[in-house]
Amino acid sequence: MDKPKAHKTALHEVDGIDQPESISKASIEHVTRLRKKQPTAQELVNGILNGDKTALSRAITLVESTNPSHLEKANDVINQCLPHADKSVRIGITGVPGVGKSTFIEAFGKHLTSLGRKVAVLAVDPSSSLSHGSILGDKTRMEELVKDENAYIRPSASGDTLGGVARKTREAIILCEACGFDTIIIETVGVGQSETAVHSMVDFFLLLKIAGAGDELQGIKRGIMEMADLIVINKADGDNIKKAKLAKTEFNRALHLFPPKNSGWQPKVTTCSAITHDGVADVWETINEYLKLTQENGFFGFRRSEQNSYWLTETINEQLKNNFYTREDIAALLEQNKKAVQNNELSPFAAAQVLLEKYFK
Ligand SMILES: Nc1nc2c(ncn2[C@@H]2O[C@H](COP(=O)(O)OP(=O)(O)OP(=O)(O)O)[C@@H](O)[C@H]2O)c(=O)[nH]1
Ligand SMILES: [Mg+2]
Repeated sequence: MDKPKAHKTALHEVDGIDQPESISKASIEHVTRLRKKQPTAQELVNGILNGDKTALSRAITLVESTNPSHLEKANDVINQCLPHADKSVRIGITGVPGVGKSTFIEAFGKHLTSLGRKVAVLAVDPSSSLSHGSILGDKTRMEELVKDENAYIRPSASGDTLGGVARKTREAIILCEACGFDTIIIETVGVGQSETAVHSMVDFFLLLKIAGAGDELQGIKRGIMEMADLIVINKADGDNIKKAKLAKTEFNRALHLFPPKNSGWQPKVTTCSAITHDGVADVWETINEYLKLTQENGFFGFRRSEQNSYWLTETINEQLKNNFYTREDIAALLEQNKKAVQNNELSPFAAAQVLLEKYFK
């Protein structure tokens, strides 16, 4: 093959004839200086530890980057932040679209900052990578919280897989905590597997509901009920108050049918209005009761270390899988073997064996 020709710029078109130096040295230096403006890992860490939200945002962007060259720097920042994290309460909030999550988080977040807490709101919403979800709506619904100096709101990381989005969110939690945020709220939309992912990165899981037509338990996934530490029936205002109270009774009865939780906590049901703020303060009190109980009985720390090892294996699984399926030779052989399996010429196990052997060779 021919050797590639030396790169020619538009300014040096003809070999042997030098063009006058038309790019000034000063402007080259200027551009280089600008490029160097990308903060180093150390600068990011220093900024974060000083409570600088701009540094925090930049670091989260770095963590979310899919550019492999950013990975090392991102890991460096996270590792340096790790010893300063872990001193917080992590609260997961889920509920179907329209239940009032954003409005609730605005009211709840403002209540927390009024108590002197520093609140970070993150979101796990894999669907938002396509539609950019409700970010626009949230800007108006969390108007007050967005402006609050002691609050930080970050829209969902985008990504193809829930695992990827979840991992980035978990790392963002660490960065927020190192930046001094002591209350982390992770919001997720009540679809698919995202609740499970959020449940495995928080201390307390809150399910937001609204009172329905009397058949409250219809259409609610058992698994989500089981994960909830608190069910909050929102929009308990105006004509809705009575219905909300009835719903509370029904949920309470249902919750008692579940086996007791390892935490020793009996899940609770409460009503609130994110608009009038009635009952919002009670939610925080309930969370405090939970924290007191689980810190005393040791479950709080136990759960966090369980979660750490869960995410270790989860990340390995995710990356192995990605690596396997994106390798070209594997993909080709997989296609081939798939046909053989479909035609009963090869057993699925034998085919898998062949593929794995090729992969690990
Ligand atoms: N009456 C009443 N309306 C509420 C309450 N909370 C939220 N709403 C209204 O319900 C609608 C949906 O609220 P959002 O906060 O956007 O709901 P969401 O769960 O964040 O929705 P998605 O972001 O689409 O998942 C809005 O029109 C709110 O004004 C409440 O406590 N009472
Ligand atoms: Mg919302």
